[in-house]
Amino acid sequence: MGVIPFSDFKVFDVLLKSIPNATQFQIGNSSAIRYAQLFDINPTLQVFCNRGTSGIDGSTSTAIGAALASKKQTVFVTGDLSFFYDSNALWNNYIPKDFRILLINNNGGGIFRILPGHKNTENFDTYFETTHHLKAQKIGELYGFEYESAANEGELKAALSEFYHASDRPKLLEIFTPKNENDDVLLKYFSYIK
Ligand SMILES: Cc1ncc(C[n+]2csc(CCOP(=O)(O)OP(=O)(O)O)c2C)c(N)n1
Repeated sequence: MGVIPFSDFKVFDVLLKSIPNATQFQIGNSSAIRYAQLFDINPTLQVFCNRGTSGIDGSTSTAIGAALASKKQTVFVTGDLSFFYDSNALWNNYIPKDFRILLINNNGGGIFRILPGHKNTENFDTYFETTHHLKAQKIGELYGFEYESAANEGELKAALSEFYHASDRPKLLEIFTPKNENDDVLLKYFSYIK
């Protein structure tokens, strides 16, 4: 298949290898959990995702509640719409300092580029993908998170090198991925394994 370019797919490969042993790992909907299941996951992790009705609301709240109830470090991976939808979860006095958010910002609902349908029409962008250019930095800072971002593999690996270490504040790492390439990489992967 050759070298896999920086994309949601590549990011999951890197992230899943980075999470420390025995962590509580919370995963949001929708492409987050779908990507996660394409990889071997460290068997010492305790993995949770709410796939009941696949809601993108409340994933951050759930992860923070679970982090508070657990003695383990909690790492939460989420898409951007899900994160912005539930940003009020961060207005909370009980977030553990070792709580970590991995936010994959592909500028909208990346899942809709993967599912069959018409792409790159005004209707698609506005009503399905809900394209936006929001960044999470100010929300993170507002609620006292340490914030870092990455937009390529080198930056991502550098940011992850100390990301899980003990800190005075919880941390948010926002990873920007190219929305127009993500689905192409995934579809190539699917045809490669056929
Ligand atoms: C409460 C709720 N509203 C709408 C949906 C429909 N929906 C499923 S996935 C999705 C987009 C998710 O986008 P994002 O969180 O950025 O994750 P990505 O797919 O890009 O990983 C939406 C709107 C839903 N599942 N739950």
